[in-house]
Amino acid sequence: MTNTTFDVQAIRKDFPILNREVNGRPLVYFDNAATSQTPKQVIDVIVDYYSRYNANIHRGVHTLSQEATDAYEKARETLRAHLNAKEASEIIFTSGTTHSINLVANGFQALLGPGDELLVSEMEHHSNIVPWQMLCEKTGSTLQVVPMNERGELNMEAFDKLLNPQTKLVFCNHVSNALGSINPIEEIINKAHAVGAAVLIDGAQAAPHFKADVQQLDVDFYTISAHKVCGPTGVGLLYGKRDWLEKLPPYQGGGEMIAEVSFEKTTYAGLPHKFEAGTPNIAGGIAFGAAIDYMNAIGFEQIAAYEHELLVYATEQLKQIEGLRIIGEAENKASVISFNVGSIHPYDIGAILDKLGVAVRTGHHCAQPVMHHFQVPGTVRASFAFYNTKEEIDSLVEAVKKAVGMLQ
Ligand code: C6P
Repeated sequence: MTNTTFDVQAIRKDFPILNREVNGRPLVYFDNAATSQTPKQVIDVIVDYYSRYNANIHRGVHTLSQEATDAYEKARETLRAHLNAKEASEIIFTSGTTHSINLVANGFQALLGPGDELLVSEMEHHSNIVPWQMLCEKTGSTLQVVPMNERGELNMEAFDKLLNPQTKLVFCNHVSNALGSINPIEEIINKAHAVGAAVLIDGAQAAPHFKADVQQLDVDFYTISAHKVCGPTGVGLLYGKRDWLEKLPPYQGGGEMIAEVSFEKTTYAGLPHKFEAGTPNIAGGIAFGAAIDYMNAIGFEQIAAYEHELLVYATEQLKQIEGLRIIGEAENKASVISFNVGSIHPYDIGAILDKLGVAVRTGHHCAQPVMHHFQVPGTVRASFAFYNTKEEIDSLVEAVKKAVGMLQ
């Protein structure tokens, strides 16, 4: 069925980069899961900030500082509303999902000890594995792994067996970056809460495709990177329930995160400032809010429906290629396709696709345990955004055929 209400050609006009050529060919950008492109509405917000009101925030009585502070806090409110968090102070600006997860992992050091267990899924990005391993080393807690099946879906029976009253924390991505699988996070959150465990959901790959309602989910922590939702790099957010954020100690010490400093004793600021030491990425935070406004103006339901069409079409077309194996065929999938063709190394396919103007990611996608599970060195990953088209998918398919012809 064609999504007739979605005017992709009008949307594409918002993205100047989509007009460029690569190696003499029109750019086909299918590396959206790594970083999405930026519409001019968001670029304009960054230019406007540096052109008119660049100043430090929360510090100055002067006009520029107040304007910058207002814009930054307005962006925080936009992000609160987007996630339906109860309070804006539950939204912590970070440099991205990696920073958000490390902040929480660092905080839990004070709350965990030997005998405590942490539960992680097998399909995580390294940034939702390594900080927890570091935490386990420091606290003597142990990391348990929930396996997945051959389609790239979590084994929820194994999850039920692994979950127990010793489980203090469960963390899982909402959408897998390497496979596209959409995980049953409602079930995960409810079951984890039933044994008293807290839950962190890595929303880095979900946020480009759909909205999460953190109150409805009742999730304890949720993370987003701005650069995957049409915003700039170097900024993201951590949502945390107030109770948890109050319990966790600050991650970094410095300016803006204190109430009183003396050499005898320092006290900390309230939320969200307790977790925002130092001068933040001000333009980035403001642009993050603008990016979410931009996507909401298009509508996440429309985005999800259109991207699903792209996913179905691309899956059908790619499967026609002899020897092509899709890695990750979960029933619920976002618009990400990982694949290999025969024994051709994914890097070789990616390099030829680039020569033909098609940008994909190749390799392990910072998810080596996923590659180990499927016994592949890596995959070619094509990830689609709402500004991509079926014609671009045709170009991808032709380019893959050409690459395979050259490499076989
Ligand atoms: N994945 C990809 O190509 P940062 O780098 O902090 O913004 O996001 C890290 C991260 C965390 N979780 C998931 C599920 C992710 O996909 C990513 C980033 C990119 O898949 C770059 S490695």
